[in-house]
Amino acid sequence: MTDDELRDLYRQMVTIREFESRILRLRLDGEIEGVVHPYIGEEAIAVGVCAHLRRDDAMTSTHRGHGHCIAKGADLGRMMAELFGRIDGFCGGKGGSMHIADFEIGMLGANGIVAAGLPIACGSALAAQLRDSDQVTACMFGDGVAGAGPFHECLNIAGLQRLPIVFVCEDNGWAANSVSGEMLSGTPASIAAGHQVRSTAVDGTDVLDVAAAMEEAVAVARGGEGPTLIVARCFRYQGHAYRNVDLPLPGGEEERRAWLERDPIPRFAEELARRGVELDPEAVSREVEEELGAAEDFARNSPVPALDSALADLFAEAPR
Ligand SMILES: Cc1ncc(C[n+]2csc(CCOP(=O)(O)OP(=O)(O)O)c2C)c(N)n1
Repeated sequence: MTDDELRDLYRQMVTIREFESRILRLRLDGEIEGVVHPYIGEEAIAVGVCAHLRRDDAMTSTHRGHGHCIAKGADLGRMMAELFGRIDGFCGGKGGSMHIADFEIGMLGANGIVAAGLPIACGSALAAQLRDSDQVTACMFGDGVAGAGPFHECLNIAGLQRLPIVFVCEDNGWAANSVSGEMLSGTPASIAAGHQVRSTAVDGTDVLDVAAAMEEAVAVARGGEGPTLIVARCFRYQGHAYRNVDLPLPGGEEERRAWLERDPIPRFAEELARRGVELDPEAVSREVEEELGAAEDFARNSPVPALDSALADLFAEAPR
């Protein structure tokens, strides 16, 4: 990657961190409604994955989807407007955090239903295969998904049909507020092996490690050689949703401290310095804050949906 590309990865991670911090404040102050699930600590995964996706490649996301949307290139003002419930949001203000989608950039949607992104990703990858296009689909999900039915079904169909898909397991060790390993027989990788889907493990706090695995998996998928599972070990800094709670960690406080020392953002700044890539972290933070301030202003100035639009865009009608 060029120095500019490396600096851009850094800036994207800062944008995600600051977007999430701002959204947390806004939610706790009651300025926005609904549940939000912060992605803080996992930024290197979304950014590393998108480093090797084209704009016309697809991505499916999760309940913790803001970082995925930002890395895929979603407009910050429209994301913010959606969170504020305003008409300029991606869903006209009716969807909120867990429904942000932008088909123009291949973002097929955040998703409040755990594991529901996997069948959508398989459909997207099958469509690309049938069209004979070389588009790839990245399918993001948490380790809590590995015990859910769609995980097994989708690995099976993706392996069988050699779908051009990269499954990315964001393995933060938790499923919401539980330790995911206590609920799983095997690991995501061992389950994938059972379905003859190759897998690779990466350090989810190292954006370049994620990007390197993604580069290879995308080349395999584009080359018609089928799916890969990337398991990215990471740590999420917040509780499950916006009300923070200290979650159980098998290794206790020591484990928490060790993870915090591996914060993906300062770590990458150090890596850039080691490579002699010029970077002014404070200037990046200032510029990102300005950009986010403008996005928030855009959202606040966007109108609230009219009351008579409440039933528009619904696909079901109440019986008459
Ligand atoms: C089908 C379904 N079952 C249960 C839930 C409730 N739920 C929300 S998040 C979550 C766990 C998700 O774990 P993981 O995918 O590992 O992501 P994490 O939140 O830990 O980052 C559950 C069970 C849901 N949203 N959908």
